[in-house]
Amino acid sequence: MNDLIVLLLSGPNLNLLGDRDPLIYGSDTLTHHVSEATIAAEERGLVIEHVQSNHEGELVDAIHSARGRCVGIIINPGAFTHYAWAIHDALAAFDGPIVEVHLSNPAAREPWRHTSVVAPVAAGTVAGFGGIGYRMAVRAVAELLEG
Ligand code: CA2
Repeated sequence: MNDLIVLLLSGPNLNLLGDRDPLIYGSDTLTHHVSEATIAAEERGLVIEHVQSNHEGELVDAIHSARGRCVGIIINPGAFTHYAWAIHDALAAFDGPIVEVHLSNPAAREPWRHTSVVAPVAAGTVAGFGGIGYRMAVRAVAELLEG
């Protein structure tokens, strides 16, 4: 049987997690969050494929490559959340559940973080729960796939 792959996307600067701003984003590294998501996915018969990029076009390419190959997408678009319409459009062309995840709660931060251009094409958003959010997002994708 083919692997049921969930693409986990991490946007710009998330590769710096664990390095600074622990009060906002926690002290865990991105590698740690990916490994938590991987374990949660395995428990549900899913496989996580992770791509981190600081470049919008690379994230768009990764979303295109998921079409017809991955069953779902979990995305923390980083600051691209707030203005990257190319990511919005690429996600809109993906058939399958999309869950947006944020470590912090952008709605409780600066006004420019209150808009998400990804939210309108996502099934839902998990925000403000730190690293737990990655496990929650995997559970959400799994349950959406189960219908
Ligand atoms: O809360 C989130 O997960 C965010 O997506 C994180 C983005 C931010 O622009 C969004 O508004 C909310 C920023 C990620 C930057 O992460 C850093 C980590 C360590 C040091 C510097 C940046």
